[in-house]
Amino acid sequence: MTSPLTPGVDAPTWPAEYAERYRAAGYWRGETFGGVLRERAASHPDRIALVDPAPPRRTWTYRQLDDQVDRLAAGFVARGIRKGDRVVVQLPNVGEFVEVVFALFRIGALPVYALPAHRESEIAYFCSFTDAVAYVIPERHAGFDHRALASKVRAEAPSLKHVFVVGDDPGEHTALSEVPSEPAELDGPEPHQLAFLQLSGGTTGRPKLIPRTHDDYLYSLWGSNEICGVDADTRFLVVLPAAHNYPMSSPGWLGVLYAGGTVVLAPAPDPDTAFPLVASERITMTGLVPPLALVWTDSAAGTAHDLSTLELVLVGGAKYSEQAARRLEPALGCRLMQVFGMAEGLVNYTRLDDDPETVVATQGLPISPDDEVRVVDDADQDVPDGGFGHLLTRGPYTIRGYWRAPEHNARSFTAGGFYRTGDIVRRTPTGHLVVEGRAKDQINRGGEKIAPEEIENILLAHPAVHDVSVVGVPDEYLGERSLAYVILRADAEPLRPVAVKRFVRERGVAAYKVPDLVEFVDAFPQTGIGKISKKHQRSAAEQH
Ligand code: OOB
Repeated sequence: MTSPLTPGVDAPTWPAEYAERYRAAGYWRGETFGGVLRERAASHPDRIALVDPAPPRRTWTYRQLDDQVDRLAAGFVARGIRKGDRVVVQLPNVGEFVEVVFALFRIGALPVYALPAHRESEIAYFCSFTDAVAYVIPERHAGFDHRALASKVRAEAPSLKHVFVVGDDPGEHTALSEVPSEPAELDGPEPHQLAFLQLSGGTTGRPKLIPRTHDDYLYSLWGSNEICGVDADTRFLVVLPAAHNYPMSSPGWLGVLYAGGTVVLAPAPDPDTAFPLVASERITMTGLVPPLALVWTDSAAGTAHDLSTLELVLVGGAKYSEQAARRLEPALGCRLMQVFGMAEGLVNYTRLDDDPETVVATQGLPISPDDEVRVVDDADQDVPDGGFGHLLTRGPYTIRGYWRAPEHNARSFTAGGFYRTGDIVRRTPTGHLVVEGRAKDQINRGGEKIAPEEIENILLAHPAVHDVSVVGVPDEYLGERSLAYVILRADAEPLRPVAVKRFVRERGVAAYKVPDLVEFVDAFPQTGIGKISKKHQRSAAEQH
């Protein structure tokens, strides 16, 4: 088998001349995640790194986190987890999430970040596609028993040797609390090697895996920290699922740990949960998606909780309307920063010294002077500044290819190594980007990305379905919701929309991917060359 630790083998990596340039410019500092935590623990051992406020409130100083990570890493190694092995981590916002991923970083094993919402279809795929040796879960989360899911997945993924459960009742699996053992010397990864596999939002039947190295991801963290003003006094509330790239790195919980600040994990993002935490934990910074930012903005006026410690709120993951953006600062009494990023790499922020109009009306500038951004037409020709076009990008923290996906890579990257983001943007005279639309076949449901093809493939397996097309339709709150247009077979009994939704849900996919709306039609609009015209379907749906 090929070595998973050689990015160039499993996925295209930066050509040597670029790697040298990024090192020489000081972007790639030659650090690893495990090493950074060790260093922070040595320089300020007693500062609080992590707070899990769920009763009983637990805290970890940098020293305690570092010690626990050493012990957990040793226990994983004792159970046969080695450098380069993949481990699917599916944990909600709990302290163990941070312990587990740093233990894996320290070994050089690669976390594969599943979302708590993922179900059998996605998890079985991640485990088998990555030949994962272990899977880490909570007992239950949001009313769902992950232990039962793990038992099913074990039967489908022969590589899986261990299931580790956070909680006292692991069932037939292993309690994570039994794993830690006496720390041992570890070989550990090199800075240029892979740190983890992140999931792509995806446009195809299955999510692609994004290979990020220690060097490149750490740059995106400290670059973000400089822009957002993150330092050792920052107290960051993680309200979105911690496994998402955005709350992880923009600047996110990993950025804040890099700076020696304090990370507080919110069990849920709603104001009833988060506002008391902002007050009691004296939170200075957080990151929200647009629908949540709307709810926070609306709820702030009537709240009895003291939000005055908040200095900066980031909003991104989906387009934030200008009108909504204008209301945030007065309502929450803090600064707004827009962030437009992608798990594949490129992240743009508005800047703290941007004028207020730029902050509400644009999605910001790239982190790095060496982020190359092109805005091109359908023939890959550059369009003049101010014109709409496809956003292509290449740079010191943007991947050169997905993990083990050569055919897909040929479509998603140019010959010169630019990533085709699928976003339609416009560049202002100051270089700020404005997201104007999307060319990729993807639905952005309040920041959660859905690949229509994945849901279409599921519905095509329904015996009564002749054809199906899933599109996004505008939604005031979520930005977009999903609509499945279904053509039934001529001889099929009529179906009810709820039966279509149930069919998708029973196939074991994340709830956010189940179509919000279902409509039965006799035919699909066609493009000139006989393909389904999703554009026509979307505009037809807007008339509803
Ligand atoms: C973030 O990452 P992903 O990988 O879940 O999704 C990336 C896509 C972008 O290509 C774009 O289509 C959309 O999400 N997007 C935005 C946006 N931020 C992301 N569209 C419009 N306006 C924005 N502000 O979503 C992500 C990763 C790191 C930081 C922030 C977001």
